[in-house]
Amino acid sequence: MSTYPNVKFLTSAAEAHQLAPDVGREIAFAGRSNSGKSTAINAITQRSGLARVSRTPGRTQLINFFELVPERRLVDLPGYGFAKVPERVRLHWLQLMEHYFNVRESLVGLVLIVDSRRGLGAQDAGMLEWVLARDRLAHVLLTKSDKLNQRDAQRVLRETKAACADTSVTVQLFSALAKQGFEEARRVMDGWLNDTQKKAPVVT
Ligand SMILES: Nc1nc2c(ncn2[C@@H]2O[C@H](COP(=O)(O)OP(=O)(O)OP(=O)(O)O)[C@@H](O)[C@H]2O)c(=O)[nH]1
Ligand SMILES: [Mg+2]
Repeated sequence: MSTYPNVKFLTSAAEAHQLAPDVGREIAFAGRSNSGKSTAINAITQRSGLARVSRTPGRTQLINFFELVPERRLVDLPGYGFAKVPERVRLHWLQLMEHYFNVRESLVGLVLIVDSRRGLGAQDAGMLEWVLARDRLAHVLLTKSDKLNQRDAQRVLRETKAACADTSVTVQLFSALAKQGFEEARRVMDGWLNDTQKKAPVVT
């Protein structure tokens, strides 16, 4: 991604009616709680402290919008898969996500953050199916790759690519700590945010 010197926090949404205006293009970051979504947004935008990072899983229950430039946004979605979240919170998450993915015309693609030590789980695969069914693009960051040796990192990359082989989903290794994969991620996202790939029509 070309650098975005004016990237800034825009707004948070706890409810459907609080979403940022649906104009231009945006890319959403999704993944399990604690997978490293907020950290990846900070790394890719080169702005530590932009998105709040937490050691406590499930902290980000809001949809957080960040503006790169006017009408271009990154969106930090609340994580899933955290066992200790009460049922009431889980249901709210589901309703908010369904609403977001169903109505959001400016959403061009999803960056799915997967902890490389865990690999692609059932909920991650479900999330990919969900966005592909809505004709959006998807790219997987296998993050925290610094926690794996080279051989294991390559194996999880190969396995994840194989799992996505019949789809348009692309996959890469990523580490905020080791500064691995930033350029590759930015290239994909730049393609989505600029006009190089036409946004697919919204299916409802
Ligand atoms: N070693 C290592 N740790 C990382 C990396 N990325 C994130 N982490 C750590 O993983 C933990 C969770 O990171 P977050 O970015 O807060 O994860 P999140 O997906 O936004 O979590 P929720 O908002 O709770 O859903 C933090 O302790 C981070 O420091 C990475 O590339 N390498
Ligand atoms: Mg977060």
